[in-house]
Amino acid sequence: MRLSQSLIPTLKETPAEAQIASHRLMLRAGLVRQMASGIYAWLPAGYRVLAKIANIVREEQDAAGAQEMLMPTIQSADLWRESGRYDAYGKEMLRITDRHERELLFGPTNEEMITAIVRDSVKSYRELPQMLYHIQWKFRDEVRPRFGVLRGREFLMKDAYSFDLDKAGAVVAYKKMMLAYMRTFQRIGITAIPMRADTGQIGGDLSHEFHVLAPTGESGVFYDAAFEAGDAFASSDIEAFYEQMTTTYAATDEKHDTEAWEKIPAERRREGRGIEVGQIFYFGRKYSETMNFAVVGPDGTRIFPEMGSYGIGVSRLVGAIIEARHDEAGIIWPDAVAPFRAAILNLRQGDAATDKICEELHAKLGADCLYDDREERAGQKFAEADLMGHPWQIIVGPRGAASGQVELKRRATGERWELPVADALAKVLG
Ligand code: 5CA
Repeated sequence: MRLSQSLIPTLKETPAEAQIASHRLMLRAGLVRQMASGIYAWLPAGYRVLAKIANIVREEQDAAGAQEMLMPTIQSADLWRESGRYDAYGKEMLRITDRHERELLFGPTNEEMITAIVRDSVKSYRELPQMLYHIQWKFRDEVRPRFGVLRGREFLMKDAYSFDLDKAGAVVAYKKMMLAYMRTFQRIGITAIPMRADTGQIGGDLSHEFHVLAPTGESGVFYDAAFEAGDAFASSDIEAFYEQMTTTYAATDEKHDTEAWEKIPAERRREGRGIEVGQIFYFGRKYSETMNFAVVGPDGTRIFPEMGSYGIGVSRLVGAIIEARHDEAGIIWPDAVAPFRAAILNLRQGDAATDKICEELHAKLGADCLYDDREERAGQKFAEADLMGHPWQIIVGPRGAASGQVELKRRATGERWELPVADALAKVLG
């Protein structure tokens, strides 16, 4: 993509309304714009990040055996009256009346809707288990939307739902999802720690929240240093994995157990703050019973399925990644979710040799690179590339270009190399 023809409206000044780094940087790097309190438009570069995250989430959900579908954002109030949550949900629910005076709402989550859908077509024990998910916008009329996309009112969520014949099956689904989550966060390039959690509005008695560590996180967190070696946990033996996850200490301040904490060697105790990027719940028959969803069992008796739900805050993740990965100059994107894998900085637009090399690089790198072909000062190009956080910068100046050399910069480490064009390409693509 050519920067001269792109809508990436970067800002030099720090926007006054933004209190934390990710919000400031998302506005300054031209990723989002606020359209109303807690409601954001995703501009082209921001949308590329959101789509890359959603794709990783999707691939790992598919790998865990969940089926993708798409439910509507607007739901009927009657559906929520069945579970009793229409009144219980309170002011966080955005309630809408249509022209026929029918009561609707903008969905804050989808337990009721998915239960109604599965109830409508699944009649026999033979049709279970089922695991379904969608990636869809939600609305929660938060009292205090803040920190940009971290606590929005409209936000993108991946929500999955499992239906099993018995508790043992539901727990297997829960473990599979926990593994899928750890793989998802690892692929995205961040460390997220699963912590025992309260179940709140969703209900049930088993739940974990996944926290990305950042000083600006809304929750206080306590965890064993073993979690810092993130990779060690992506074991494919699900039982061993779950055992390790749930016996290694990690808890938010709400669930913190000082007695268990003191048993951990002092040098392994870590305290910090976390941003909740996902939460999983096992809540048994809460919705199947209240919504009268039963299947016929092998002996003809009615069985109410055991359920769980599993959320990832896809749009919140964009802010959480930036909170965890930035410096004074700007964002430091992990390779897997950067809006562009590389930027090409042409330091002398209009010079035959630099233009030629840049065009060649642009053609070879394809759509996942941003070519800064504007007639701007080198200093401005450097500053904006650092701000936008591209993992690689390929810097093409007239001196090197004359002998076919470019400079390559790695954003995360600040390392620089002087290389022939082909070698720089190989490194970026490698
Ligand atoms: N139905 C369940 C699981 S599918 C559910 O709704 N869980 S949740 O309430 O924990 O939300 C799932 C994830 O959505 C959270 O972990 C968080 O990452 C994200 N989320 C929740 N509220 C907001 C918000 N106001 N702004 C941005 N992301 C949010």
